[in-house]
Amino acid sequence: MSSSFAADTAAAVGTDVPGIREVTPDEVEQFWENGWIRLPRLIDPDLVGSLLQQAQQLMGPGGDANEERLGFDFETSPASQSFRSPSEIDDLFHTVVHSRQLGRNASLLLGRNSGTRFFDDILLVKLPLSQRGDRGQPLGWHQDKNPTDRSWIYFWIPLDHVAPDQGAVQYMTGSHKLGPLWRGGACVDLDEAYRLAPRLRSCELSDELTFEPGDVIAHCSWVVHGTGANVGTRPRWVYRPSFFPADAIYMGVPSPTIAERGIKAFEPLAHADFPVIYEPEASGGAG
Ligand SMILES: O=C(O)CCC(=O)C(=O)O
Ligand SMILES: [Fe+2]
Repeated sequence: MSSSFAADTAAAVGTDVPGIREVTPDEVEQFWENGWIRLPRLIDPDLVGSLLQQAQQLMGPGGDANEERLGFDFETSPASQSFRSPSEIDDLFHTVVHSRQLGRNASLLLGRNSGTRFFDDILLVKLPLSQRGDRGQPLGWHQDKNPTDRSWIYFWIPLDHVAPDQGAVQYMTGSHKLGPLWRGGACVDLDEAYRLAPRLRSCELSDELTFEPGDVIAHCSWVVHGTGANVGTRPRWVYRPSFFPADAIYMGVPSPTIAERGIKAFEPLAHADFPVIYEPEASGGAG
């Protein structure tokens, strides 16, 4: 499944995608303070509409028709129906995750004049609980798994309107400042989160927000987040690509995605499957 990309890992392969705006300095400041930021109309709603159509080709109009590809899709979760790496087989998803604009936004948000690599992407369709009790559950509080030594950027991109009752993502605002708290990716309930990391009690829980197509949330590594159940009547369509600084070093955290590409602990993730999609200019770049 892995590489249709060129073997060149050094040159940036990002392309310009019209319809993705740049994050503002105010948004960057808020992101630093909170660990997450809502980015209204980051992406042209028409482009998001086209992504939804492509996603529905892959997963069916209701987001529940794709069969798990054994050995490739991650273990299915009761929190959503998922489809791993749509960008490997669909041109539009491929174009979007290789956009210079998303790469530059990741670099601006992280506040370093660094290049950006794309890591992976996934479609997460939280189905109405009333329809599929095993694909619409809440997702417990967690920090995203980060196998490197630097913060990553995750874009949470609703492909359709999302209402609060559909299980939008919620954050413990400011919790990224506490650093890694428990094993990355492990989901726990609120009491357990407070038991493991009592300081989380001082982090305000964000509201479950409403999203129009084009609105996006970006979050960083180590911000604690989770979702409610989908108690609405429509599937909740979300696309979630992740990006990281091009010079980040693999810390040896078990990751089949990285290990199967022959990357060893303490090496950079310099591989064609993690292409550099944005490289700042010598002057005038992010920073
Ligand atoms: O909304 C979801 O289904 C997952 C949210 C999440 O944990 C993430 O985007 O990292
Ligand atoms: Fe997450």
